[in-house]
Amino acid sequence: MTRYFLIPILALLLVACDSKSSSNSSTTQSSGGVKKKLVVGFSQVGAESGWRTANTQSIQSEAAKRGIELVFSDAQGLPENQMKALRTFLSRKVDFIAFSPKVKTGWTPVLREIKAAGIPVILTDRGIDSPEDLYATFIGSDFVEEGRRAANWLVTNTDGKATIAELQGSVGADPAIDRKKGFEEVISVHPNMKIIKSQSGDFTRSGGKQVMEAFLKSPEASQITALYAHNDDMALGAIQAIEEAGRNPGKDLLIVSIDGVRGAFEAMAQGKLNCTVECNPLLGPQLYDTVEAISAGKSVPKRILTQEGVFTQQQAAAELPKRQY
Ligand code: GYE
Repeated sequence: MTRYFLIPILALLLVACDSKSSSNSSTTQSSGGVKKKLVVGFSQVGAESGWRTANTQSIQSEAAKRGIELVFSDAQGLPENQMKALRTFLSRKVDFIAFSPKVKTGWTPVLREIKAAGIPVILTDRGIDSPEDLYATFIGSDFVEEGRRAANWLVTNTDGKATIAELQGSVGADPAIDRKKGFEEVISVHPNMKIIKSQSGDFTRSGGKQVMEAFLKSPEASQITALYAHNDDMALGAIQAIEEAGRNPGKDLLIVSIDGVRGAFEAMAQGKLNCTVECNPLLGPQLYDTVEAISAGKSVPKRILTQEGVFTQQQAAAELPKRQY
């Protein structure tokens, strides 16, 4: 436990301390010595989930609060739109480029162009497989650990015996790959825990519902005792499908998902979802702390982790009024 929390706390402190001197000055020195507003280009994945909506809101409101000029671009789920947005930011000569990459691969050529132009790149939320020297830092969660946390909850609450259906996130996305990896790592040492169905629901509610409907129509449907969804939205869609199929979500079919959005807490309070592993979308403050730190010439850690918890039905009612997203 200590290890997981110590690193993020240290990372946060580093950035927090570094950015203090510049926290009221979201400006950069122009060649004439006149201060001008910092301009940040941000390419967002889309609006696929409650998590994403909260993330966008945090990125936008925090920029406004700090007097940073944000050039925001919504890729509507298409990596090629993100690629275009990055090139637009490049030709506009923004001071910083930040983005949440839909998929892990394919970014190296455009990042090389951006590096050649001397614009610092900050990855928020999702990682990529490009060389590390092509970006300043990656701010976001440890998705492998989230997968482990989901699996640990299931192991503990089923005595290590479950026949699992899995709803994966978007194909090729960092959180889909790593949440699967962490979950499988934990269940691999439990011979009576098996994933018998696994498919992508693209991190959307409608995707989760559709794929779960297909799972429940398959010949193995009656064997499924648990659902692991890579995000809450897919779990919420699946809950509808499970109810429509005449089964009891949260009771005869246990459900664990990831994000910790308000809808998940409501479903837990109603007894329909069993556990949500938190993934914090409020990355705006960390993003601009980092922008301001780099702008002030400070060095920042290559990886900035966010701190998160795990919530169950027993905590849902008390937690609900405190949720910010
Ligand atoms: O879990 C999901 C969203 O990248 C962590 O993307 C993010 C994921 C989040 O669509 O709900």
